[in-house]
Amino acid sequence: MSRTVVVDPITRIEGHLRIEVQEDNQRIVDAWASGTQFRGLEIILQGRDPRDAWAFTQRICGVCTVVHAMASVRAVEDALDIRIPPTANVIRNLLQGMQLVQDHVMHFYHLHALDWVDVVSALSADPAETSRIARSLSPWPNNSPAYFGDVRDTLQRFVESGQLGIFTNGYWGHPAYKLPAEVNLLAVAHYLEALDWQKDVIRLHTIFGGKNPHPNFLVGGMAVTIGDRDGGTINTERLTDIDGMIQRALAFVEQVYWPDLVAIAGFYKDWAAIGGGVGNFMACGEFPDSDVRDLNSLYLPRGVIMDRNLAEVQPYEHTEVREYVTHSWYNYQGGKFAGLHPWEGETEPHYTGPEPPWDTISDRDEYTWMKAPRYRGLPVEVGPLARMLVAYGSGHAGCQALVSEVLARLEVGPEALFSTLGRTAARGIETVLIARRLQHWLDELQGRIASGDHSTFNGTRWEPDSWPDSARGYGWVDAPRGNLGHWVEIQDRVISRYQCVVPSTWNCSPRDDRDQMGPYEAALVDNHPLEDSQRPIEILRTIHSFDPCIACGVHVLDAAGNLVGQAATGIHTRTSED
Ligand code: NFE
Ligand code: MG
Repeated sequence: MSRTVVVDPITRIEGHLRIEVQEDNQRIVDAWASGTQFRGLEIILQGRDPRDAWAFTQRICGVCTVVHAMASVRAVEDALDIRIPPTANVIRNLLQGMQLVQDHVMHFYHLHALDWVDVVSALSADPAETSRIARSLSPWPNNSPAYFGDVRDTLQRFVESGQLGIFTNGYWGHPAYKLPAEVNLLAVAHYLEALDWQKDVIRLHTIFGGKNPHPNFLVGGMAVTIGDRDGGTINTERLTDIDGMIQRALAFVEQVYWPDLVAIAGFYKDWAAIGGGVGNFMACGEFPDSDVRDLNSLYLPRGVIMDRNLAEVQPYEHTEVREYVTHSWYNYQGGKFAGLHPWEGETEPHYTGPEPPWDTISDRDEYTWMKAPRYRGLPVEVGPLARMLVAYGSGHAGCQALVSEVLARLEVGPEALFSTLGRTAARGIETVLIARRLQHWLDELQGRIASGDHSTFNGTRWEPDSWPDSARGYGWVDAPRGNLGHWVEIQDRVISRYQCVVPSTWNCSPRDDRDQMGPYEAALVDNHPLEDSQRPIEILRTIHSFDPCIACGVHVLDAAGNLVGQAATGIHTRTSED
C-alpha cells in the first residue's frame, strides 16, 4: 500500500512550492513539484521602453537581487549592439560576485542548515567541547567556551519563552539528525553570526548600485561616476570600504562556512548516494573579463554535461532551449505539446483546477505554474553543481583542487557529486572560488581607475532614434541558482515580447510533452528515503539542496497581486489503495 505525502508550502524558500510524493515502504517512488502562485512580469513588460525593463524584471525576486537586472540589460545591449566599457564590466562582476557569495552563505545557514542541524539538541552541548572542536576546524576568532556558552544561553531563553522564533517548525529530535550536540551548537552560533555578516558585506551594492536589495543598473554601463574630485560615487574612501567588505567576506567564507560545510558533510556521507536526479547539467558561464561576447574570458566556463559524463563538456547553445506547457497551467497557440524557443515564447495563463482547497494535484494533467524548459528536448539541472561540474570537466584548476579536497576529506569518489550532498558541497566550492575572485576584480578596478579609465557608460545607442525598427536579444547570467536567460524582442522602439527562463524554472520544472520529470522530481525518486511521512525531513534536504526560488521560477504577478489558488498549509498524508 502506498501513501501520498503532500508538503505545502515547503518552508524556508522564496515563493510558494508544493511537493507531492508517493511513498512506498519508506522509499519515494514518484514525485511532483508545483509552483502554486501565478505572477505576470513577462506580460507587464510588453509595450514598455527596453531601457526600463531591468527595473521591472529585477522585481521578479528579492533574493537574487542583481541577476534579473543584469540579464535584462545584457539582453537589451545584445539587441541594440551596445558594448559596455570594461570598467563597467568589472563593477558588474563585483556586484554580482558579492551577491553570489552572500546568497550562498545565507542559503547554507538560513535556508538549508536546519535540515542537518538540530537546534534543540544544541541546548545540551558542552560549550568547552564546542570550543575545542571550533579551534580544531578553523582560526576564526569567535571560539571561546564563554562565547559558545552565551550562544547556548540565548537559545535557552528562546525556548523558555515558548517562542523558538526563527527556529519554530523544525523536525527537532528526528532520528535523521546525526550531529553531536556540540557541532549543532557550533552551527547555531554561525547561523547567528552569518545574519550580521551578510548585512555588512552586501553594502558593496549600496556603493556601486545605490541600494540593496535591487541596486541600480543601466543599459550601456553602470550608473556610477569615478573620481576623488568632482564628487564621484567611487572614490578612495569608498574603495577602502569595499576592500574591507571583500576581506571580511572572504574570511567568513574560508574560516566559517567552508570548514562548517565540510565538517557537517562528514556526518551525512550517506547523502552522497541520494537525490542525484536527471544527470544532465548546464551552465551558461559567468564573469567575463572585459566583454560579455568573449566567451573564452569567462571565469566560470560555459557548457553542458549529459548523462553524468564529465569527460565530455558540450557547447551550450541557447537556440536549443524550448519551453513546454503540457503539464502547466498555460495554453500555447500551437497546442499543449508544442515546444517554443523563448523568442517565440507565449505567456497565456490557463488555470484548469482543481478548486481550492486542494487535496492532491498530482493526479491532474496540469499541476503547476512552472513551464517545463528543456535543452535539446531533455531536462537539465542548473546551479552551483552544474557550474562546478562544467568547470571541473573543462579543467578549471581552482575548481578541481577544491573538488579533490572535498572528495578526499569525505573519502568518496567523483560519483558522489551527483547527489543531494554533492549539490550542497558544490555551492560551497563555488563560494570559495568567487570570494577569492572578488579581490582580483577590485584590483582590476583600482588599476583601471589609476590609469584614468573612468568611463562607465556607453551612450552611443541611448537615444531610441539610433535603434533599428526591429531587434531582438538574448541576455544570460549564471545566477546563484543557475542559468538564467532573458529574451527580448523590440519593435518600433518598445518591447513587443519578453521571456524569462529562470534557474528555478529549469530545476522545478514539471513533466514535459514526453512525461520526463523535472530535476526536483527526478532527484526525489533517486534512491530516496522517507522514514516518517508526518515529518518528511528527507524531502526538505533534497529540495533545499537546489536552493529553490519559486518567486523567480514562476515570475509570471497577476496585475492585482491575486493568489490564483489558495493551498492548504502544512503537511498531509493520504493513504491510497494502489
Ligand atoms: Ni529568486 Fe533567482 C537566482 C534567478 S532563481 S533567486 O539565483 O534568476 O530561479
Ligand atoms: Mg518565463
